[in-house]
Amino acid sequence: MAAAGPGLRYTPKPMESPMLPDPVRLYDQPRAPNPRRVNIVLAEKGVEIPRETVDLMQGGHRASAFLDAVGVSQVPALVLSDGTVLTETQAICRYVEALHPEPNMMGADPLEQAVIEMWQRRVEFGLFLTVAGCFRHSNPHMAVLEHQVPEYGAAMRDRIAGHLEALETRLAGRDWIAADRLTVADITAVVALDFTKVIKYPMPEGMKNLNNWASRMRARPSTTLAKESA
Ligand SMILES: N[C@@H](CCC(=O)N[C@@H](CS)C(=O)NCC(=O)O)C(=O)O
Repeated sequence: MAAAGPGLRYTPKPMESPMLPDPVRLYDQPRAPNPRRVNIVLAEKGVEIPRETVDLMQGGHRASAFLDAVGVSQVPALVLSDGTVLTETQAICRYVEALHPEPNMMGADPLEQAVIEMWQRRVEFGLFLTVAGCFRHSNPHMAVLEHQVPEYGAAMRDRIAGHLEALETRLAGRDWIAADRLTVADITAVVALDFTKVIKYPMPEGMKNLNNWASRMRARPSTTLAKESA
């Protein structure tokens, strides 16, 4: 048995290679941004999973049948053949990546994995949640889902420019946000950027790097297929 390394209080066990349960159903809403992130990853990997579309505006995700099956009132949710239900977009993407490692979108070694995770989180907690916060708190249709605080929506709108500027800077001299190829960070970013159209946020002038990257992203069949239009 291997000795514990410096600073380790346990003896790491060798990885087993268990038979992983198969995805059997994706609770989906193609118009919503988080499910769209999963749908783009699936399309890039050429993976098909049976889907059940949930009507959020009609409260399908708050119905007892959905809550009994999933446990939380959000999509996406991925049901596996052993009964496990994965929620959280990033967790679902990670499982899909484990089952279908190519094309690699979440890192091929620990350093890449960490850098991609870092950018994915920066984009998600930055631009993505800012645009989502603006939409949820300022669009009258969203009052059925959100206890709206208009001032919060306005404050989120004010922050969008800074997040776009950060991506413009990051993309100087680079084709992709996190690695030398498409990753989940690019997918989260393009979904957020597309959502700025829904809140009628005009793209600031002069963001050449971001615009070029966005044109490349929007030309990919995966982003055209999995398109939100809320
Ligand atoms: N942290 C979750 C968030 C999922 C989420 O917010 N989903 C939205 C659709 S994009 C939803 O189901 N909203 C239902 C509601 O707000 O009631 C994830 O990463 O998947």
